[in-house]
Amino acid sequence: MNFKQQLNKYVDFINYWLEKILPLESLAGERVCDAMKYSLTSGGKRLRPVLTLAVCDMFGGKLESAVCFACAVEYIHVGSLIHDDLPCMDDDDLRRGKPSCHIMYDEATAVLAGDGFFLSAFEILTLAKNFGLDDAKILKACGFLSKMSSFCGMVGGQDMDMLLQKNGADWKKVEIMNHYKTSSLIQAACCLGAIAAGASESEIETVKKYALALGLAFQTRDDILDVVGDESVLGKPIGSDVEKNKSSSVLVLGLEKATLKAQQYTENAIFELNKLPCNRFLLDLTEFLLFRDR
Ligand code: GRG
Repeated sequence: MNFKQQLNKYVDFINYWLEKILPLESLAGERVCDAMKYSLTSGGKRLRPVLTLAVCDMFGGKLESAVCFACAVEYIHVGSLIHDDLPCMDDDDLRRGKPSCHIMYDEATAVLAGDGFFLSAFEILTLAKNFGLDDAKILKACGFLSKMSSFCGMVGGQDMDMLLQKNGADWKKVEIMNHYKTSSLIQAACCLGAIAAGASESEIETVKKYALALGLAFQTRDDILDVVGDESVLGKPIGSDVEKNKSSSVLVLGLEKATLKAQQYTENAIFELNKLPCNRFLLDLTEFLLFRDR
């Protein structure tokens, strides 16, 4: 199987389980469930759950054992995008070329949909017991995902993002922000795959370093695409971050140096990956992401 076939296999697998793992139905919360379904199925690349599955695969784990961890990570991701688009945050009307959740529904529903994703992610983690994972692994995944999503992770990074937008930034601050805002969840995605497969502590540490560098490369490419991307592929107007005076690697470094940074992070990621077993797919994915167009 070549890289693209393998990628599609993981994406199909995760899409199947995202639909099945937790029925988004509630007698009282029909509207919020609709909003959650809308955001969950509106064209995400599924990078984070693919990473969970691929890391589990790399350590010889069964894909099924990582299903709940992968779905939980995607729930946190989708919830974070809904909140990120809100008027009090980035105020974006479009997400993946479609109306953002608060435009399609309303602000209150979008806040609740995000909350629903954040909390249900942890319910989904507990379902891993039905896929053969023991309590110790589930507890470890729960602690790690929670930490990487909260003030020591995404929430902290988003706070810094909002502050830097007002006060301006330098390169060091942007790098710290990108670490917290973007790499944290990518670290959770990768490490949960390693936990599901029963990797050792030192292997998990290497995976964490890999994912940190991968996340930094991913966010830097995101900043670059905001300036030079194709609107019809990205599904959002070019230059929208620059317009909002958002602190980004391109703003503080310029396009040329930011491109070099993305390359360096990718090299760092590959350096860590090479310490781990059987990593052809992850190597290809890491290189593919450096040149992604969406
Ligand atoms: C997790 C409790 C909790 C709160 C979230 C709003 C917020 C706090 C954080 C925002 C973090 C954020 C939006 C980071 C940007 C990361 C990023 C580059 C997202 C785009 O990821 P893609 O391209 O998205 O993988 P798709 O559309 O493919 O799903």
